[in-house]
Amino acid sequence: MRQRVGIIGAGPSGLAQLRAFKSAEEKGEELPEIVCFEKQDNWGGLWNYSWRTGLDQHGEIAHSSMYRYLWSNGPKECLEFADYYFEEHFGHPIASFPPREVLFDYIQGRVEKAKVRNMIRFNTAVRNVEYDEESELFSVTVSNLVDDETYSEKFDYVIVASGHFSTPNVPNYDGFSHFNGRILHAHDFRDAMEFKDQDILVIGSSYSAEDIGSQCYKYGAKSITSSYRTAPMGFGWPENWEEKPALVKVDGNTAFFADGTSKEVDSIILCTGYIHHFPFLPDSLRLKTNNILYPLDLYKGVVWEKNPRLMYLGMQDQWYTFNMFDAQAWYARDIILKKISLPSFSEMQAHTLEWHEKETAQDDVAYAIDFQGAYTQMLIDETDYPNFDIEGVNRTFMDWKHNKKDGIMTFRDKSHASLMTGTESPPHHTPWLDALDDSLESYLDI
Ligand code: FAD
Ligand code: NA7
Repeated sequence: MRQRVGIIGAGPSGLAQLRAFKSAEEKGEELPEIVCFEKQDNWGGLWNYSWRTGLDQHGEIAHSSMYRYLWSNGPKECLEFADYYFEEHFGHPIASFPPREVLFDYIQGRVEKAKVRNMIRFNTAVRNVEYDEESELFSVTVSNLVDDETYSEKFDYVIVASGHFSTPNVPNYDGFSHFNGRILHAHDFRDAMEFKDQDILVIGSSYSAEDIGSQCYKYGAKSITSSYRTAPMGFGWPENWEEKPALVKVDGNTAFFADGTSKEVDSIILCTGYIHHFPFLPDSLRLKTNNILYPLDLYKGVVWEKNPRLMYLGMQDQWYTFNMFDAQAWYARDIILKKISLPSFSEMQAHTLEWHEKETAQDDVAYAIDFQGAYTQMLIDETDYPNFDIEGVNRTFMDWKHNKKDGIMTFRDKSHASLMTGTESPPHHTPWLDALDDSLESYLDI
């Protein structure tokens, strides 16, 4: 009987898996039966924007953490698919930091071309996964949200591609329950216009804090105060943006900080990150990790060591994104197609521990980028995913980092060269700070 593979999620990682299988089929391989379950009514994962927050139309948790006016926070050249270039998709070179809708279009273009949509069951939420040692099969229970029907199917392999930037990490601070304004997590932030003319407080010092603060600045917030727990972001902020150490408490609308200073604020946005959350998995199959580059228990960042028929994609903290998910998906595919054989449990564990420890050997950005590049290369070396210039991607990330230091509000106006085609991207027609319309039509000037 044909083996069956169940994929959970049709975001960039799940779609990479479908594309990987299709690519093997195009080369004459016989595929197992593949079913991808996606709880939303379309593909794209976080890139599938929805105005909804909290619960969706079916009472499911609204997945996307993306917001209006979101533009790529890194150069698109660093995430380019090695088997589907930007130039192929758009027919000409485009600027380096596209808005969400443009990247959604690119993600979609590849899977439309590969014709994978019929492998996906949309509006279908995975509720439970169980493994039976005797039959060596997973039983996956899902709900069809449209028909309100629940059913179970058996699979030989399960691939978890449900993302990990969707379930918010929400700390509490003294005085929050009596704050006279809105407190929200970045996951529920949708439109910077809501904060126009407000004094806002942003908690956190990573990408969400930087970008949501910048969005609010761009769309007319009166002032931005960002509060860090460990270290300041340290960019050259505009004059109405101030960095403060940890928040201690709020009283009414006054926020008090660890250095003894205080600030009156209208709204508080918790940019405090996300948790890995897999309510559909039992303890024995569930990845438990914080947001790091090399989680334990996943051989080569993909294979659940305690049961290699279960695999995870995209569970790392991310410098690399789309092309790293591809490298993982091609690797997972070749395990399933029996082209790659796995070492023993203890060998897998030892290998993972070695990389896990290597991650923390040095604490600087260049090291972390090189580390994830080397990880991606390790996977590519084992499959037929097209080799690409990882060193070049690492260098592009570093150029981008320097551009951010030079101007946090102008780094998106810079151009980078494709590491796939060598083409230098044209500058965008409007500086990011002045480009208030983030539609695809406006960006591509069509
Ligand atoms: P997701 O995109 O999260 O997709 C997971 C999918 O699984 C979703 O479609 C979800 O509906 C589905 N799913 C979840 N649970 C279930 C279930 N139980 N049953 C069925 N389906 C389920 N990356 C970049 O490269 N550039 C950027 O500019 C960038 N900006 C970002 C901005 C924000 C605010 C965030 C949060 C992330 C950003 N990222 C960015 C990183 C992002 O993680 C990746 O680009 C990418 O979306 C990860 O893909 P994924 O498929 O692993 O997860
Ligand atoms: P990250 O990158 O995981 O960062 C989380 C931030 O939140 C980080 O600065 C943390 O500070 C801070 N944090 C976490 N818990 C707390 C508490 N309790 N109090 C104060 N500060 C806290 O998440 P992001 O949302 O910024 O980025 C996720 C993805 O979205 C990323 O890949 C981007 O592409 C977009 P710490 O430094 O740990 O002290």
